[in-house]
Amino acid sequence: MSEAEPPLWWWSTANAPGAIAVAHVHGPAREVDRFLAALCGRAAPRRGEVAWRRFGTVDDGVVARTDERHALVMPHGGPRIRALLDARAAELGARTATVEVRSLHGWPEAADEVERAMLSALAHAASPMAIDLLAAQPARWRAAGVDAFARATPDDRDRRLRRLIDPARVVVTGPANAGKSTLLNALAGREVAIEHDMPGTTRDSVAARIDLAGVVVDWFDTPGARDGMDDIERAAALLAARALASADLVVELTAPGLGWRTLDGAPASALRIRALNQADRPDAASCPESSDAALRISARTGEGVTDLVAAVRDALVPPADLRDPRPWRFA
Ligand SMILES: Nc1nc2c(ncn2[C@@H]2O[C@H](COP(=O)(O)OP(=O)(O)OP(=O)(O)O)[C@@H](O)[C@H]2O)c(=O)[nH]1
Ligand SMILES: [Mg+2]
Repeated sequence: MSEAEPPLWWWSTANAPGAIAVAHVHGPAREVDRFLAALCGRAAPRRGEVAWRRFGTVDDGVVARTDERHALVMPHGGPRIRALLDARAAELGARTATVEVRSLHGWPEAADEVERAMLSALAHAASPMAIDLLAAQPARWRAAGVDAFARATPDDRDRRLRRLIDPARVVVTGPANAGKSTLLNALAGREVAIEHDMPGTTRDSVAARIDLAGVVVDWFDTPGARDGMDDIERAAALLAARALASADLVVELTAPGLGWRTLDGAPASALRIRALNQADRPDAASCPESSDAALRISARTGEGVTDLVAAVRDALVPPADLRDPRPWRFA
């Protein structure tokens, strides 16, 4: 989607009476700003902001800016309000989808099978990055022959891109006190896991859904493996092993002097990234772990964390896969 392109506007709730309805606005950040400002008669909410707004004379409701490029507009549910807002959206230059959700199972007014599958995937895709790519698929499959969509078997690229719809599982392993929980909290921007300098602090497998700069993943914190674990810690290690068994990517994290302690049990196909944490410490540059690490980060100061986020994201959903102009067998 180029910078000048108008935003897309579509509904993910049925066109029926209901407490609220949910419409989506998606496009270049400036276009989403312009659209929301015109629709509501005041400045658009910023990323992460949820605000009460009047939608002109039509209705009032909530606008949630989930991303620079994406917002949810939630008026009261009902066909009349919806028709008026559709008309207003069209007036404001949005590209409106002509499709309605009548039931959970069908998109009866979709133009073809690919469009139907695309709208259904859009409704539950986890990653903001999925939206433009999904929106491009009906045209790509029309060019390739829509019949091919049903016949094609997904290849590796198709499967990697599916991580934009169903979040990949990232599991962090490493010795006690490496800073695994501190890293999760830094990424989540809130205290999801307890961090403490007492080894064995994490006794359960803690997970959070995190947006890694456009790609949403389920991020699992695990308890650090160490000698002399008690029964509870061993039980926690078993839970960690279960998360590991379905990992798409394992982040092996350590800190100066702690060595690499990898839990067994990740699938052979799982990607791996080794990172040295606590790079803010004076002994970090000269420690033996430093030469084996692909990345040096500090969960405490934030140094290198953006690089780790990009490395994990690009390993799971390679930029080359996103640029590839071939149609995507996403269903
Ligand atoms: N200097 C420094 N200290 C850190 C950093 N990250 C974590 N720590 C400290 O290291 C200690 C252990 O951090 P945790 O996040 O609890 O470590 P963990 O890997 O989750 O440990 P377990 O749950 O015991 O396996 C805490 O005191 C943290 O404050 C860092 O980047 N730099
Ligand atoms: Mg921990």
